[in-house]
Amino acid sequence: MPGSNCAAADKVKPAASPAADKPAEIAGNISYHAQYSPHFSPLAFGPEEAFYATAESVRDHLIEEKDAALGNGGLGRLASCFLDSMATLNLPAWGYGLRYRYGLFKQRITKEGQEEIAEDWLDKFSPWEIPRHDVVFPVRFFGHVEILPDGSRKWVGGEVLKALAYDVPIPGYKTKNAISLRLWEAKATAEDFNLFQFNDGQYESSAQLHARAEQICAVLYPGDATEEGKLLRLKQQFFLCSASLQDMIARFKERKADRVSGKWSEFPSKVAVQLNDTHPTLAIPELMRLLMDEEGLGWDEAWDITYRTVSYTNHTVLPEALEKWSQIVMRKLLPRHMEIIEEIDKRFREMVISKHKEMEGKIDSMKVLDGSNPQKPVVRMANLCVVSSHTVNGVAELHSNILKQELFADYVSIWPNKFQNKTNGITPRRWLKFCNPELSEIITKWIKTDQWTSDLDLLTGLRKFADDEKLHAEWAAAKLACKKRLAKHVLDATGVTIDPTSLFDIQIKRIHEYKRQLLNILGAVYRYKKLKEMSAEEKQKVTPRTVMIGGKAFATYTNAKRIVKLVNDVGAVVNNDPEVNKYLKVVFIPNYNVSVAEVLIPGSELSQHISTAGMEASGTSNMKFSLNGCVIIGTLDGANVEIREEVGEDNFFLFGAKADQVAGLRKDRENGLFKPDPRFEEAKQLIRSGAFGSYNYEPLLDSLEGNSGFGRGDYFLVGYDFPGYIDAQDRVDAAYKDKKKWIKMSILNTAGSGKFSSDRTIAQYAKEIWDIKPSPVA
Ligand code: 26R
Repeated sequence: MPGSNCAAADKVKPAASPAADKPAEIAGNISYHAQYSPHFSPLAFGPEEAFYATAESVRDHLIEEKDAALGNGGLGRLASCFLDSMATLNLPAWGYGLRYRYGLFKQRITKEGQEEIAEDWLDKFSPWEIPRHDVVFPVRFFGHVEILPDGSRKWVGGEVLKALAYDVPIPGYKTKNAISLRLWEAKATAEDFNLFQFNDGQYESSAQLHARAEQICAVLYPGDATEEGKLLRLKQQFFLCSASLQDMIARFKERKADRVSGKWSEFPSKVAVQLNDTHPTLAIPELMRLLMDEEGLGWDEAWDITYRTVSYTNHTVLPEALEKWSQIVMRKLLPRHMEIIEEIDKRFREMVISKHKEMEGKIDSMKVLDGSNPQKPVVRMANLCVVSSHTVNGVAELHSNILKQELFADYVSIWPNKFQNKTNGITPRRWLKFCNPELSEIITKWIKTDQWTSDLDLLTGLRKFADDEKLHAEWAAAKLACKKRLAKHVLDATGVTIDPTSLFDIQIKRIHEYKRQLLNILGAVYRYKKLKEMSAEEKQKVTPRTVMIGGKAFATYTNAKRIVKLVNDVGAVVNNDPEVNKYLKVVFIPNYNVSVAEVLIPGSELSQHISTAGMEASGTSNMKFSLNGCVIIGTLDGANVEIREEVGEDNFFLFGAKADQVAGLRKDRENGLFKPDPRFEEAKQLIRSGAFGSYNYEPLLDSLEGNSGFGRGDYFLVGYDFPGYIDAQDRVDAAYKDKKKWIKMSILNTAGSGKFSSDRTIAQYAKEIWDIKPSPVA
């Protein structure tokens, strides 16, 4: 589960009373914190703090401090950028998540490849969280449903844990507003501790519920291969949803005085809940349950409130990532919620039949409950979200169109206005001002304002200087300084020395076959092979390049781990080959995380966003690179499409199949119509020859072949896109030789990045989905 899973925009103005959740008060107490706040610089300090926090001491602390690795990748990091923007735009908003004891694992690279180690980020305690012993809610699991004499239903029995809030303040930039990321910790009570058993020497059984509570917040995305693992994940999801909704309802009740009628029907005009992907889907039946069983509302009123409160963001179309939960497990863990989901499903089907007869044939794929396999009936979480939300959005134009035309196409004919796009964004405070002080200073000097930090469109002011030689000199010097910082990180982290005058080519993201790190490394292998075949004179003409790849592979994702191993093995050979290592280095950057990104992105010149078209919902690191004056080599996928539009076609190295060709190409492939490029065959052959060691890469390489036991017939079209990719890389080499041209491209990338500020994204959510207005602290 990511750092912040469901955001609640609280439409109630921050109360003026000394309510515990008053954003203004938090702002007064804590005006600095690093990991969650992007603008950790002395500039964010008020005068009263300045005497004990110098720029150096702040940076020293930052280096010491561990990332709060509460997220997995783009999803969680997006939530962090959103929190920064919501605070900065003075929006009365909250982020909710789980306080994982060990966040995402730490990656260590050994001879065997990736090793996962628990990340003890709370080891020396976190100074940025405030335990809220006054904010505690009960969360129940298991038990059964009782029918009361009045016919109403009540969930009773089972086991009850406590959710304890920890608040992490998120100060806005140049505003007095601060909001909270509220993280829940699961706890058992003293009453759950069996003193009798303990004194009898039965230590483990005396504290069973305490142990189960600890499991809930132990790790992010616990393995779900086993039934126990699946149950634990479902518990995590429900725990987050139940605690967060009880919190919102408590606040709504507290602020009765602010309301007009004091009625429940006002709830949707005061509270908006944004589901960050399907992980918090259980918020839907839980809100229904709280309204009906705890507050005494009828179905129709509870449904109306829930529907008008909840909206859903889809962050992936990958079929394996669309959550499906076993109805059997759900009924056992959450019997009342299963009843409610069944009722939602039934009413949805009835509505289609009565109002959209023409869609009757599509009900099977649209309905929430899928019983097509009677042994394994499931709840389709995305369907539940679509059916129960007033708005559904994708995260880039292309992705939102795919949702409307493919994944959710049938629902569009029922609810033509439900679907929207909200192209992702990144906070310019962390991803330029803080991480790249060199470039920030130049930008401010040339566009004669530092207001770009909160109005990123001002960067277009750089365009008119794109050919200015003085700017070019300053720009190049700043980039070189960042490259040297990056090179030092690489040396410290890997022992490999890289040349800061070579082209720095970076791909950092979670390792996944659709993101095609394999295409990248095959390209590097091909480059290596060509270098080996060149004469000394020919090599003189080569553009020296350092290829860096970083990212974590999910612990049970075998092919992703093989890719990590391959990159490391290729690096070990290439970097130690005196015939080529002046022209090519290949480095695997271990333990990629936010802090590492802050060093790598400013020092990048070329970055790779090369997913199979249609598969990357948006991507957000592409925006960070482009903002930092890095040129992208990429496919027409996710937000790449919009970045290319903004920065200009000439400043983007495009290659590859288009999203609408992919299905046809896969079909062709199945029909034996694919003819591999000889260069592709050469690269694979070199790996198979054992040039990079004796590890068995056959299963990985086989996934690129037609119809083998392991292979999926190159589902991700690495072979199809390989020649286009190599040609694009040749264009990169040529462009890099022309320093003037390259720096101009770099400037125009920064200049065209204004659209990708998360301030723009959040302003759109606030206006077009949440219907909330800024509420600045006086
Ligand atoms: C529960 C499990 C199966 C699971 C599903 C999906 C676990 C993790 C995910 C990750 C998805 C939701 C994700 O991270 N998507 C990413 O969201 C980013 C922010 O919108 C996008 O930029 C990125 O393209 C997308 O992959």
